[in-house]
Parts: sequence; C-alpha cells; structure tokens
Amino acid sequence: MYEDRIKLPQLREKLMGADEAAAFVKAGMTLGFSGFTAVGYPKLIPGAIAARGEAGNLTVLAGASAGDELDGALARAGLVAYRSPFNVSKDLRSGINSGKIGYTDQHLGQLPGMVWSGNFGKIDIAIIECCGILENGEIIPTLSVGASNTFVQCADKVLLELNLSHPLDICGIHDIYTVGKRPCLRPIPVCSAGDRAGSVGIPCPPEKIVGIVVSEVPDQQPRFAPPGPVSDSIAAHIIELLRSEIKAGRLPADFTMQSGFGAVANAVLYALDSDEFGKLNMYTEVVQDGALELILKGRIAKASATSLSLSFEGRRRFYENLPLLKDRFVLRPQDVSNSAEVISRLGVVAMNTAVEVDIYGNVNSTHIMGSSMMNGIGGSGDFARNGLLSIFMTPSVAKDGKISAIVPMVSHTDHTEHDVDIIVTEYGLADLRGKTPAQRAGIIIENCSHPDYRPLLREYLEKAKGKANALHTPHDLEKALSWHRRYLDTGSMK
Ligand code: 0RQ
Repeated sequence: MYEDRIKLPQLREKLMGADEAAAFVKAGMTLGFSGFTAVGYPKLIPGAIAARGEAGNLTVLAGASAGDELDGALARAGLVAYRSPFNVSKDLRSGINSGKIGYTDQHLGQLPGMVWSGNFGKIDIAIIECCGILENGEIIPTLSVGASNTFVQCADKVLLELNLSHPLDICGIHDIYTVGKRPCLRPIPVCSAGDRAGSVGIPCPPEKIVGIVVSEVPDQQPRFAPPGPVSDSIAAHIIELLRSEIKAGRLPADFTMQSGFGAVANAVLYALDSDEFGKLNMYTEVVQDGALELILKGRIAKASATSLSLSFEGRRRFYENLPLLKDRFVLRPQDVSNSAEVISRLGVVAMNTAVEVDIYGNVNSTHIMGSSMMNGIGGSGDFARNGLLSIFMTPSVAKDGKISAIVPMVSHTDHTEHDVDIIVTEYGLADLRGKTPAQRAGIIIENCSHPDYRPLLREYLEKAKGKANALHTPHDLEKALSWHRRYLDTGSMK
C-alpha cells in the first residue's frame, strides 16, 4: 500500500496510527510543526497529542500560525507553555493574553535562522505534513513550506502526516533551498521571483523518520472579509500611487509586489487586472485566490510564496492548472520567501495592513490598546523594512467609528517611521518620503484621518507644540495615549 506515495520501501514499515505517533511526544518537548497560516499543518497527530493529554509544557513552533486542529486543539488541552512566531487561533490568543501561554511575536523570515542558532533550544520532534516521499528520501510538502526544511534538519526525530487529499503531482512546485545557520555568507541565488535554487523536496535521512500517519483531512478554507466601499477606495488610492510611481520612473512597469491578507489586498489585486500595467511579478509570503487568478491569466508572470492559502474553489482551480502553474509559481522556505536580501534585491512593493498609525508615521500591526496581542507582526516587517516602497493601509476607523486608526501616538510600535513610506486609508494617501515629522503629521491628519477625528487630531498637534520640550516631533506626553485610555474607560475614543 502507498507505494506511489512512499517510494522508499523501508519507510512503509513506519506506517502507524495517530495515537501511536503521538506517544513519541513527551512533556516539556519542543516541537517544530509544518504549516504556514492554516495551510500544510498536520491535522491528526496534534489532535491525538491533545486527546492523550499527557505531554504538557510544550514549546510549539510552526512556520507561522496553524489551523484549529493544531493550535486550537493543543491550546484547549492546556498543553502549550510557549508558542512562536505567529498566531490567529482564538483559543491560543486568549491563553496568550491571559498570561497563561508564553508567546514571542517574531519576524517570520528570521524564525528558521533562530531555530538553527538554538534560540528555542533543541527541536525534539519535527511533525510535518507531506504528500509523498521520493526514492532519494526527499519529503514532498503540501501547499506550504514555511520552516519545515529547517525543523526536519534540526530535529532529533521526524513524524510525517501523509495527506492523500493532495495529488502527488504537486511535486515540482516547491523549491527547497536551505539557508541554514547564520551568518549566511553566500548570497541566496534568487534574482527574480521565478528563480529556482534548491531541490523539489526536503532532504531527510530515512532513519530519522520514526512514524508515518495517513490522513485525508483537507486544509480549512480561509475566511475572506467581503470587499466593500472602504477596501475599494483604499485600493483605488494605491493604484493611483503605483501609476504615478511608474510614470515618474521610480518603479518599473513590471514591478514585483508583496501583498498581505484580506479584503484590501484582494481589492488591489483585482484593480491590477488591467492592460495599463505590464506583466507583474509577485514575491510574497502567502498567495490567495486574487493572486492565483492573475497568475492564471498571465497578468502576473512569475509568483513566489511560502504558502498557498486558497478557498476550496481556488484549490480546485490550482490542481486543474498544475502544469501551467509549475512554470509560473514557486513555493519556498520562509527564510527565502521573506529574505531581507532577496526582497531588497527585487525592489518589492510591500503592501501591509496596520492596526493603527500615528501622526508621525509609526505603525502598530499587532496590539490592541497597547497590551492585547492580536495576531503578530508576521512577514510585514520583513517586507516593509526591505522593500522598495513600503505601503501601510487601514480603514480610518474601527469598531463602528469608536476607534480612530490614526492616533496621536501608537500604543505599540512594530514599524518605525523610518520603515514606512506611504499610509493609506479610504480618505486618501500620505506620502511620507523625504518629509519632516511636522510635514508628515500635516498630511496624515489631513489626507488619511476620518473627518470625525480630524479636528481632535489637529487640536492635539497644536496643543502638543505648546507643551513639548522641542518642536522636531512635538508630543504632549501626558495626552499622547489618552485616546486609548478614553476608549478603555468609555468605549469610544471620541
Ligand atoms: O476586529 O475581528 O472583532 O471584527 O481588528 O481587522 O479590519 O478586519 O482587518 O483582518 O485585515 O486584520 C492588522 C490585524 C488587520 C492583520 C490586521 C480590529 C477590527 C477587527 C481585524 P473583529 P480588519 P484584517 C502578511 C503580513 C499583521 C501581520 C501582517 C494583521 C480586527 O492584517 O494581523 O501584516 N497584520 N502580515 O475591528 C482595535 C484598532 C483596530 C482594531 C482593527 N485600531 N483597534 N481593534 N481592529 N483596527 C503578508 C503576506 O504576504 C500575506
């Protein structure tokens, strides 16, 4: 059985049930899981670990977040002591924010390097979803690569979840180039989005593999916020900017872009489906349905990511067009997809979403009211710091207008004013390049803030000029975070 999927005969003897595999996991271990967003993570072994309930105090690492069968199941079972580098699970988040689960929010591009350096201790077991194992022992991942190659190479033991819901024909879509231990003195040989530099699968000595569990559980579907007038106007401002950057000669017509999750990112992609732009390239972290359509149409010539997060219909379209996509699309490890060196070389246009932005251009992507973790910085810092043009977008208000996304001072800083070129809301765009703090405050307030909050921001700035110890970046230190305090006390920033 499974000869076509497990091409090394001795490994077929390692087939076992999820409970038997879970018995390898002991309390206090550090586990490195495949998975990046809710894609390509093992779905049966984590549930079996949770059901056994014996292995507490776990350190859980994955490429980024994982689906509920992993993050939710282990958190609900109370087995997770520590998680890194990203999270979107409601149960994990509540453990993190109640102080029960330790969490390090980490640049995703840097996670593999940290694992190689031993910053999380030794990896006891790598638990990896795959769709096959080749004659040479290489493990073929499913629809994400993340940090799987690093976990496999650094771990003492490897458990595999062989997922039959993916055709083995996806073999050839991956490009497994291992950056390895830092400092990495060799350049990563990727000079355009479609370049390939590594092997089709993850190299692994067969004796390291202690168990293989067969699964047919598909990845969940991502939840899409429906497009609406706010995301459409943000997208329209961004398209206008891209048009004028190309006209000014600052951006090539076939520029390379990174785009984040969600409604705004998809609205930008739909707007790029136009003859006025050249054949574009994409060098990003996660490709979603909007980008897949552009790749299939040839509007995006080459695309690179570490995870393919598609709806069920998008996945069907992907499999249907595999031969074409193998030429146009590459799935890479996250220290290559999010590599500072490659992002900088390709001159990527980085488009990410902010939680809040302050009048001087500092961006908070992660924290609600200063203390509560939302998801994490993800790849936004990898791309914003190293891209050619760094755009942050956000609706001007949240929670039915009770929260302004433009505030006097951010309650947490993920991206400093030095790494942020453009702020966009549905009201307009502020181009911060080459501007002084005073000029930035003016254009952010006038172009981007919601009209209900604009007079309050103007008033804050004027009063700050009278109270501050200097006029370079004037702040009223007593009032700078008073909007957040007011929201916590009264339920509104107004
Ligand atoms: O709350 O879920 O209770 O309704 O935050 O906000 O507007 O639905 O936007 O889903 O795109 O998330 C920044 C969190 C935006 C995300 C963030 C509340 C709001 C809502 C979600 P509800 P929206 P999104 C990917 C790069 C960091 C990681 C990253 C993120 C919920 O984009 O995690 O960039 N980014 N990865 O009501 C209080 C505010 C708020 C607020 C929004 N100021 N205060 N709550 N919310 N603003 C790179 C790739 O390549 C893919």
